[in-house]
This record gives sequence, structure tokens and C-alpha cells, in this order.
Amino acid sequence: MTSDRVAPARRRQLAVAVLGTVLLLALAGCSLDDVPNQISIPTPKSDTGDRIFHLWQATWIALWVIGLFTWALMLGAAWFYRRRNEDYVPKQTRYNVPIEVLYTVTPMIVVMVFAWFTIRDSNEITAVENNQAQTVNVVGYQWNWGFNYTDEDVYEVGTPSDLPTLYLPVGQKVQFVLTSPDVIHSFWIPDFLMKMDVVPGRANTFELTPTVEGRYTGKCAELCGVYHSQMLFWVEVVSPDEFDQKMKELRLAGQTGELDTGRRNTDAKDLGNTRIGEDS
Ligand SMILES: [Cu+2]
Repeated sequence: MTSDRVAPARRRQLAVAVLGTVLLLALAGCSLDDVPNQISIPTPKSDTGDRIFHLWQATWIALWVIGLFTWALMLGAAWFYRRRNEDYVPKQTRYNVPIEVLYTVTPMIVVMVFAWFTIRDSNEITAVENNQAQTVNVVGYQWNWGFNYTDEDVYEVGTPSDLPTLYLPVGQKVQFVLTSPDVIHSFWIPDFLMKMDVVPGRANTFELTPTVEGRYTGKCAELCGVYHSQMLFWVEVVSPDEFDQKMKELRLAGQTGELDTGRRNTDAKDLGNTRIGEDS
């Protein structure tokens, strides 16, 4: 080999080393909370979240196993059947029906297995059993949120400048009934790993049990108009005693009954043109 053939190889090695260092530095800049073992998903704070978390984790593990196996086959084939000298041509394979059937059937089986677990879990997550401890009618409106605590006969409502707090008792099952008086919104509490659309004329319902006390963020996850980005709220998961105390405070503040629009009866004629938060 002559020296002018060595130089490009050296340069390539140098380029790989520099690129590797830059990548390492970039990864080191990410906080451990963002990336690592959970692969950018928050630690779940609800029973529903636990299920979604495990589905996510198992899916990633399966995908990595499949990926490593496939890459090993590709790189192995490229290496072991490489052209060893100028005169040698490796055996060429094409129109091999058994292999093509294998390539078609295997991904179909993989997709069906993923679908089976996904459908199983989504059925479980959206199952409504009506044995909840609390019912909250969540009203998404342009542009904030109202919460009717149906069993307590009190409500809380916010505006983009004065965000409401949704109080939930820890360890108790809550049923959320989602309604909208105007356009489609989406009720999302990232730490619960749960999100559902809020659709006018419908009452989408789901149940979950918050498992960890704490203060979390909530937001609208459906582009719903100019102030969509300001449809934010707080979620406080508290002890049942503290929850009762908060309900008492709402009652004392005179926030009894239900919000006068966006209630569970989403019959269009009842809703009129009222917008919550608008001065009449
Ligand atoms: Cu919205």
C-alpha cells in the first residue's frame, strides 16, 4: 500500500473521532431526567400511566432486539460475503420465494403482536366501570377549563390569566366526563400519561386513580384557536382529607352547582352562544 492511500483512511478515523466526541458532549448536555432508561416518558403518577409506561417500555425493548438482530444480519452479510478479490463474485440470490415470504410474514407477525398488546391496553385504559369515588365533569372552552365536581356540587373555573387547579384525592378512582361548549379540545395531564379529546356534543369519559401526591401541569393538546397555548391548568393530587377541605373552600366561596355552560348535557339548544369567561 502506498502512503497516499493511507492518508484518507487516517483522515476518516479522525473525522469519526471528532464526530463521536461531539455526539458524546451533546448527550452529556442532556439531563438524566430527560432521556435515560425510561426513554423520554415521565414517571407515571396514575394507575393508567403505569400500564402505558409498561407498554412503552416493552415496545422499546422489543424494537431494540429486532433492530440489533436485523443490523447484525445486514452487517454480517456485508462482511462475510464481501468481494475478497478482483476475480471473485459472491453467489447472487434473487427471486428466492421462501426468503421473500419470510420477509413479508415476519413483519406482519411483529405488527400483529404490537397491535394485540396495544388494543388490550387501550381497552383496559378506556374501560368505564362507574365505581368511582369522585366524578369530575371537565369543561374545555375557548380558552381555559372548568371543573364540575359532580358529587360535591361545587365547581372551579379558570381563565388564561388565572389558571384553575384541579384537586384530586390520592388513591381514589376518579371518573372524568369531558365536555365542550365550542370546539374540540384535548384534556391532557402529562404526568398521568393520559389524554383524551373533548368534543362538542359528546361526553367522552375515562377513569383513573392518581397514585402519587404532588402538583402537576395540565394542558390542552388540540389546536383550538388563538389562545390554545394558554389553555393551561394545575393538578393537585392531595390526601382525601385535604380534598374534602378544598371542596369545602369552594362551597364557602359560593362556587356551588354547575357552570352554566358546557355542562354534561351538551344538547346544542341548551348551550346558546354563551362563552365562559365572557362578560355579559
Ligand atoms: Cu383547547
